[in-house]
Amino acid sequence: MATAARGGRKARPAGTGGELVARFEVRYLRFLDERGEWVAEPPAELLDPELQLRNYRDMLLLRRFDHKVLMLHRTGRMGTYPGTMGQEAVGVGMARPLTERDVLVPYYRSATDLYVRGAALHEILLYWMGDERGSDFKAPHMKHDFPIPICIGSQLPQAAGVATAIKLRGEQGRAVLTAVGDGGTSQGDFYETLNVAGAWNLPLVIVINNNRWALTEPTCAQTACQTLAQKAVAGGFEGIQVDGNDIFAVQAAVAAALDKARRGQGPTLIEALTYRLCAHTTIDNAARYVPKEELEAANAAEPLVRLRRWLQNQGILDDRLEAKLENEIKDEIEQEVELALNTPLPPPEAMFDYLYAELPEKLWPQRAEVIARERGTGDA
Ligand SMILES: Cc1ncc(C[n+]2csc(CCOP(=O)(O)OP(=O)(O)O)c2C)c(N)n1
Ligand SMILES: [Mg+2]
Repeated sequence: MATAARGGRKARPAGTGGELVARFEVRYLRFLDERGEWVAEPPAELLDPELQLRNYRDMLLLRRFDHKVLMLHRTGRMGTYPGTMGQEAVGVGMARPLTERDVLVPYYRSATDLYVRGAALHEILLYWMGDERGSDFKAPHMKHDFPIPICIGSQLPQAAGVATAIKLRGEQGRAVLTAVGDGGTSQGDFYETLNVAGAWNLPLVIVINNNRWALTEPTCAQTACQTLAQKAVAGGFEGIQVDGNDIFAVQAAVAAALDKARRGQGPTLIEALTYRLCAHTTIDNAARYVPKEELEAANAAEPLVRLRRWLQNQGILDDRLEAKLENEIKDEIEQEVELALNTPLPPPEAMFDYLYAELPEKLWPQRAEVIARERGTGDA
C-alpha cells in the first residue's frame, strides 16, 4: 500500500523499484493528404463515389452557407453566428455514420453535423436569429436529438445522461454522439463526462473539434498535454487523434466508434485536428490575433480542396458537375434564407415557454406582464 513520504511525495509501493505500472498510446488516423493522395488505404466502403460526392456536396454547401450567413449578419438580418469554415470535414464526417436511432447532442459550432443529420438550413438560421423554435428540429428522426447549447461543455454531461438512459433501458444498437471544442476540454463538465463514460461503459462517442482556437486562446495555452485525445486515458477508455481535414479519417473513426458503442463496448474520444478558417463568430475580428503565416498554412491543408482533388483525380467530379452543384446549392440556400426571413416572430412571452418543463410560479407574473405590455393593456 502506498504511504505518504516526508515532504508530501507519494512513496512507491513497498518492495518495488518503481516498475512501470501502466503505459498508454494515442494513435493518429489519416488517409488522404493535402494533395488529395492516399497516405494509407481507407476502409473500402468509404471509396463509394456516390458517398464521397454527397460528402463533397454537403461540405461545399456548408462553405457557401457560412459566407451567406456572414452577409446576412453584415446587413443586419442575422444575430451572432459561429462559422464552420475549414471544419466541414469534422461535422460532415461525424454525422454521416449516424443511424436514425442514435442521438446527436450538438454544440454551438455544429451547423455542419446538424445539416447532415437532417436539420433544415432555415431551422439553423432561425435559431441564430434568436428564435428558439429553430432548435426544435422537424425531421422525425431528430426528435430525440438535443437543441443547440451556448454554454460551453454543458452538452457533455447531458450526452452522458442520454447514454446512461440507453444503457439502463437495455436498448441495443443505439449510441450517442456529441462534440466539443478544444477550449471546452478545459471545463469540469468534460472531465466528469469522461469519468462516468468510462466507469459506466457508456455508449458514447465524443468528438473534439480541435480548431486550434478557443476564441482568442490558442490550444497550446489551453493544455500542457501533447494531445487532447490522451485525456480519454484518465477516463479509462480509448482516445484517438484524426486528421480532421480528411473526411475519410473522420468518418472511419466515428463510424468505428459508434459501432463499438452500439455493441456495448463503451465510449471513445476522438480528437479531430482541424483549423478555424473564419473568425470565432460574426462579431469577432480574428485578424487581430491569428498569425498570418499560421492561417496561410491552414488554408493549404483545408478539407474541401483536398476532397475536390481526389474526386477530380478519380474522374468523379468535373467542371460541369461542379457548376451544377454550385447552382443547386445556391438555390437551396436562397430558399432556406427566404423561409427563415419570412417566418413570423414568436410572441415575446415565448421566452418563458421553452426554458422550463413547468414555469416556476414566481415567473408567472413576469410572463403576464410581458403579454400585457405587448397588448398595451398593462401598467408595467
Ligand atoms: C461556460 C461558458 N464560458 C464561456 C463562454 C464564452 N465562450 C463562448 S465560445 C468560447 C470559446 C470556446 O472555444 P472552443 O471550446 O475551442 O470551441 P470553438 O468555439 O473553437 O468551436 C468562449 C470562452 C461560454 N459560452 N460558456
Ligand atoms: Mg476551438
